[in-house]
Amino acid sequence: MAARIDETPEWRALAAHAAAVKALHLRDLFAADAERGTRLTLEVDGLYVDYSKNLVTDETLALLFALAERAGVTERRDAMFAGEPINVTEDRAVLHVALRAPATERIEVDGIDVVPEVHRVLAQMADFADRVREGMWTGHTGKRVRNIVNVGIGGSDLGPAMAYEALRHFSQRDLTLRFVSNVDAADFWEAVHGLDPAETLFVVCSKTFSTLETLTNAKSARDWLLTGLGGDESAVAKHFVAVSTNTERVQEFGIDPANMFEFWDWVGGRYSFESAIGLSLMIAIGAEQFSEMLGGFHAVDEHFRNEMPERNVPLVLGLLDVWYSSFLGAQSQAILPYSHSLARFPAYLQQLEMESNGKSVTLDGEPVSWDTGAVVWGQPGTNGQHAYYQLIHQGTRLVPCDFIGFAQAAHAGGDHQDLLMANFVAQTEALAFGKTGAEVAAEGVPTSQVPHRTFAGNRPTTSILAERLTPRTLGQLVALYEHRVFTQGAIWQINSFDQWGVELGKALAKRIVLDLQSPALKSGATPALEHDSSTNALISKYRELRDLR
Ligand code: G6Q
Repeated sequence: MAARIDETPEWRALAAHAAAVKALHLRDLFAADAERGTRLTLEVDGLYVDYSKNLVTDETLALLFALAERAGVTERRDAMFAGEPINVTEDRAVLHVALRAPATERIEVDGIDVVPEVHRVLAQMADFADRVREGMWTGHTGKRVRNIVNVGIGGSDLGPAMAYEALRHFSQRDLTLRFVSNVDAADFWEAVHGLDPAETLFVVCSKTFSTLETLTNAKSARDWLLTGLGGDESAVAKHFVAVSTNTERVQEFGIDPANMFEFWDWVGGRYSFESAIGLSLMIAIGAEQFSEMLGGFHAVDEHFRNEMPERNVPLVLGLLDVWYSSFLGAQSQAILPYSHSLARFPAYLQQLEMESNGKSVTLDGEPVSWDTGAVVWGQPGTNGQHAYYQLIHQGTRLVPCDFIGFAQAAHAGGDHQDLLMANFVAQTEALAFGKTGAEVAAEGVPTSQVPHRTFAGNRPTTSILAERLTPRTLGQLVALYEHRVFTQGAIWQINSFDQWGVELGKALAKRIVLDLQSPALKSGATPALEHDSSTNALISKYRELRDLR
């Protein structure tokens, strides 16, 4: 059993050092080191990362690297790349990096090279995507398919939905793409609103093919299709494809396995969108641009795998996350993309980070006594500036923020991009340096208002800047966060690759559905409900209101 991380000298040194750092101010750190803003920067494959406006000194960084060494982050990283079953509670390898490995690479799981399989499925996806894009995939009535509805939830939805929004500019515009995830019928009915069933293809994405929400939506999709096309069951073959690891269940649902795209149990749901789970994205942007995206992922994978710790971007940023969560008491982290196309990126990262590192026992099953994953939240700037940035600037909480921006807009013209990016830069400057009471008073502000208009500053930000948001850049960004999450988990000695926390609610919901649908309940009788008093009352109230209809 490894030593508990908080009992190591490296951890203790950081805990002691944190008190000293709390007394420092970014104003002084920048004043003392004219080079800080260029020195504390890193680059990976064209992504420029400025971490100088974080609450760290050179000593903090040295202590964090020592902690990484003590925790064996690089050994654990190597074990991941080697296909070892590092997801111990599910006894699985963790090989999303194989999904973007070039065909020339060899990555083994249980002695079998998985790279040829990955490329076989990519080729199958490309062939299918081409046929849809070129109008060669026709529906039951012979009409060209031009609407694609992705049905999936969690890891089978958030990635492709986020990436489609991000790369819409690169998509084929005569195709309509929509995403359905929620079991709330409103999601499904809005997604198919205005679509012609004869021109609509459903891509049902589910690793297990047993997820309640997805199967319920897929069933409604089949009913909608068959109603629209006169009830001929054979229409399903032309209008449904599946992405899954479970051939049997796909077949049971009525989808021809010939129309199934496979992936593997060594790909975690939230790490899967560059597998066949990205099929609808590939239909939108085409196989070539999808492959460019994989190239971006791979470049960052290689960087994470080979770069020395001090220059290793995901490692450095992961260590900063640990610093804020475990030593400086930050409860949350804001993701602030200055790109409207990345509107769904914070939601995507919410799953990536919170499902991965929202854990409270170590790999050995012992309770942790340190804080782990932060609450991740955010929305695109500049909208957030007119809403919740107030709290970040003047509230009582420490909220480390990631600012993500691009030098060139997809849509050139007007002043939009310069105005957008002026705000990006101004916010990071204001957060770091603030405005002192003396500066406010010197502007002639009445004394009583000075405290209200003073900005303490010293609020940490990391700036990530790229030339342009392209498929490649998106791949880089996602891989950067994936490995950052990996780094956090390795330090915290937790399993970042399971998600048992989602199970209990699912199991209870199954039981409560029976309560809601039992004939005794439907007839208005009061059956014995066997939950706690609050749950019983909620069920009864729901039933009473529902049956008013
Ligand atoms: C991700 C999780 C989870 C999963 C969904 C959908 O890591 O495992 O979000 O992706 O529950 O599961 P299926 O793909 O099996 O439907």
